[in-house]
Parts: sequence; structure tokens; C-alpha cells
Amino acid sequence: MAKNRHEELGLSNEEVLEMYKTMLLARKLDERMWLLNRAGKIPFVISCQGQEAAQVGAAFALNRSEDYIAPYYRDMGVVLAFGMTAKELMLSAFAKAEDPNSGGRQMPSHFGQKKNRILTGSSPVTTQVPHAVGVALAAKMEKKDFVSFVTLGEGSSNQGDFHEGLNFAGVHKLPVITMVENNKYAISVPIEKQLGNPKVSDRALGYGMPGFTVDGNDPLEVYKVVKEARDRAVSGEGPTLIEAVSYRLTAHSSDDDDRAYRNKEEVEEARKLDSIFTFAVYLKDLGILTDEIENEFTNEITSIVNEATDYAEAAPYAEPEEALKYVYEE
Ligand SMILES: Cc1ncc(C[n+]2csc(CCOP(=O)(O)OP(=O)(O)O)c2C)c(N)n1
Ligand SMILES: [Mg+2]
Repeated sequence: MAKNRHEELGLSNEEVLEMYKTMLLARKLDERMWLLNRAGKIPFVISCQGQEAAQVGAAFALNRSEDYIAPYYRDMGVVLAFGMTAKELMLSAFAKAEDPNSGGRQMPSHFGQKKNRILTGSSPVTTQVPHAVGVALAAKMEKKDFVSFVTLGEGSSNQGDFHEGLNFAGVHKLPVITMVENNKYAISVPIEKQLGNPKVSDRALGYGMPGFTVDGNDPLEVYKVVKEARDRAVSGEGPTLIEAVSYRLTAHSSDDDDRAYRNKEEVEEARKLDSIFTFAVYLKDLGILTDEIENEFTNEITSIVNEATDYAEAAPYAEPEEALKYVYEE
């Protein structure tokens, strides 16, 4: 019998099943988006595949009705856990008027949804870091109990915004949790050509905050470290830097061909650690994920993905006259 690790973290069987279901929904939506892209129906995909465990593990450790998040483009698992729906994500993929992220104005995966406290992001990577730090400053000034959570890739952690944001957060002891999703590539550039010190979390020392590197394929490990970071943040102990290590299982985006810079064997090796598979094994070994529940999840998710696709495909585009709406004051 496998060791029950979630009980020690205060997570119920229902909660871990919900985590798994959210990871699976992210994966299945992402897979559908690739098919739609290859069928010429949606213009662009940038995947969460390989990072769902880190995303969902982290999101479940936050207060999903009070905390603010500044996600990056791969964070489908984070935004689903924070209340964005499959239908809303598909509306964005199809760039339809009803897309709550930007009404079809931004590229897909540029998440933003006020009602779920999801900060809108820009295309230049890492700009979300100072934004999230600003939200944490607001929490401190207004003496509120929420925290701000921001994610980025390991390649993006070399941008100036990372240093500026984290140093400011360290100086002012702000309630912000920064999670670097280290998937070992920045487009075609492998990790050894990106980072002088391969351990991103070591940089925390320079900013005066704790830093941790965790297995990004293990949602429970990520949950634990984010939960502890949140506890410190709300008790006034300031920010935390977390690095969740996994692997990018797809090409960088639907416009990239990763066969040009990495071999199939490397990807196949990484697939063995894919959390969609390994977390299911954990839950099955404990008898929590039964065949019956697994079938139920598969059927439910298939119909959610189908309905979201059909709805978004049939939905109208924005009127041309709307193009400049929100750009200038009206
Ligand atoms: C400031 C800036 N420079 C370059 C780009 C082009 N670009 C988009 S994603 C990306 C790679 C980012 O890699 P990483 O931070 O590791 O994130 P990953 O895509 O691997 O999740 C680059 C260079 C950009 N969007 N913004
Ligand atoms: Mg990367």
C-alpha cells in the first residue's frame, strides 16, 4: 500500500481527487486546442502540458476566493482552479467577442479576469512580476489578508523585471509568492544555456527571502511549499521564491518545431514522469481513484471540452467597430 502523503498536509480524499480532475481538465482542453489548431480552426496554442501538477498544486494551496494571481501563458491549470471555465478558455482560443480575457483582442493564454482576481498579462515575459509585487504592496498598505501569486518560466527569470520585482518585495517584506515553472527550455534554449547557476531558487538569498526548489511533477510537494509560503506571507513574514521543476512536453507553441533542437528520446524519458500519469498512480494505489471514478471523470471532462468547443466555435467575433474599445477613454 502506498503511503498517504496528502492526509499529512490536511488534504481530504475529495480534495486530491478535485486536484487530479482539474489537472486532467487542463490537459484535455490543451490537447483539444492542438487538434483545433492543426485543423486550421484556431490560430495559436501555447501549452500547459507537463506543468499541470505545479499549477494545480500551487493554486489549491492559495485562497481561491481572495488571493490575486498574475499567471503566465502556460497556466491553464492555475486559472481553471481560480474559476475560469473551459468555455471561457475556448472563447479565448477562438478569439471570440465573449472571451472574458480580452474579448478576442489578445493572443490566447494571455489570461485576465477581474471577477476571479486574475491580473491581465502582457506579451513581454516577466512584466507580471512587478505587477504582482504591486498588488502585494496594496495588501500590505491596506492591511488586507490576501496574497499575490505570480508565475513565470525559468528563461524569463533572467529578465530585469524579475530582479526589480523580487528585490522590492524583499525590501518591503511583501506578501507575494513567486513560482518559477522550470520546464528546462526557453523556446529552443536548454537550461544549461540559460542559467549560470541552474538552481533558480538560490537567487532568493540575494533578495532576502526563502527559496525552495521542488518537484514540479508532484502536486502535493508544490501544494506544501506554497501553503507554507502563504502562511508566512499573511503573518507578515514576507515573500517566497519557489522553483517547480518539470518538463515542457510539447513544442514551445503551435508555431514551433522542437525536433530542430531536442530528440524524441529525451521527451519520451520525461513523459515517464508526467504527473497526469504519476498522480493517477498515487491515487489508485491508495484506492482513492477507482475505475468507476476515473470513467466518470473522463466522461464528464469529454463533455465539458466538447461543449466548450462547440459553443466557442459558433460564437460571434467582435464587431470591427469594437477594435478600439478600451484603448481610449470613452
Ligand atoms: C521580453 C520578451 N522577450 C522575448 C519574448 C519572446 N518569448 C516568448 S516566450 C519565450 C521563452 C520563455 O521561456 P521560459 O521563461 O522558460 O518560459 P516557457 O515558455 O519555457 O514556459 C520568449 C523568448 C517575449 N515574449 N518577451
Ligand atoms: Mg522554460
